[in-house]
Amino acid sequence: MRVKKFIGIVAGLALLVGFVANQSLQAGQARSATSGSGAVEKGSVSSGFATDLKPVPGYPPRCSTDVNVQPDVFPIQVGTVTSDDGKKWTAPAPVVTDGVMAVDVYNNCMGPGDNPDYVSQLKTVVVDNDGVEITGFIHADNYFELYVNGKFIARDSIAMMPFNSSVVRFKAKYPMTYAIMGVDWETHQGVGMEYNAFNVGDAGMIAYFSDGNGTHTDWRADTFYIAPLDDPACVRVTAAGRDSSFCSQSVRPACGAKPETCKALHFPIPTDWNSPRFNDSRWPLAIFWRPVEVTNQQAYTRYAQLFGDAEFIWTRNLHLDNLVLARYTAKGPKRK
Ligand SMILES: [Ca+2]
Ligand SMILES: [Ca+2]
Repeated sequence: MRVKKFIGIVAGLALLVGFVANQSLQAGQARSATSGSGAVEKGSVSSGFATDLKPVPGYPPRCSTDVNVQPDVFPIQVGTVTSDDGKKWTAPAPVVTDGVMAVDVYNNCMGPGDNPDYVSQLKTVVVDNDGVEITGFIHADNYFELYVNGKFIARDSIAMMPFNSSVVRFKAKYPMTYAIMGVDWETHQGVGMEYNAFNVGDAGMIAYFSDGNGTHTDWRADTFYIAPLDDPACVRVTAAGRDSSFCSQSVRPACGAKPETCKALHFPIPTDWNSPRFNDSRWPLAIFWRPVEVTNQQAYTRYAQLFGDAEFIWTRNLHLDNLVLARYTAKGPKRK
């Protein structure tokens, strides 16, 4: 009996270890940043390109249309960088590798663009059986994952280019906690740059829900991956959040001439960041960006009316803050 119990425990532990190992993409960054003393997490510095590049499952090897994207956009990949303190980080982000894709409102990579049949393609993700059914529209530069009340709803059907717009439907109850991971994707993983020209890409996202809630400056948002940096000391890290807007290299870092020397600043993603129980009060309020500062893309401009009064949000730096987590808890519907 005792031996059996012991074997059971060992087998259970082995399963757990296997499970944890399988989750390695997420696990590297998923240490709690808030537990312990409550000291301010200063971040970890890495230099140069990520290695061990791996395609993200679920994404096609190229667009099925002849849409014009830079040659290095596909395959969609994540890589691994090791920071000075020996920690490993997935760049640009430890995205889910098996979640469903959101339905497209507009996608000119895998189809003609406009998808007038999107409503009939929606499937409701049941978060709470006694909840209300909500339809949500999301446009992200470049990638999003949406969680509601801690449950994964969908990921972006195009991680980088061309730009698309997405729609989701779910059933959830109030108070309703929205948690979105936004990622400014990159093709030079680990240094926050893209394309042959080593551009510094910019970001932004907007979401609107059928109960009238949507992204505004009362959301909380913080950055967890800042690159490219000449000197990470330009990032102000305080108990009130991280601010890379003082970094002068937003447009063209000096290290861009020798990108393998560019640095990045990484912060651990709290394991429960998307849970209703997570305390986001230490995250800064989201920053409003005018639509023209984020995008002129048809994926958004043709459908701007679907986004109601929602606003584009991000952190204080559209260029260098590449992995942003944003949260908001709606007490009830906003629409009268
Ligand atoms: Ca996208
Ligand atoms: Ca960027």
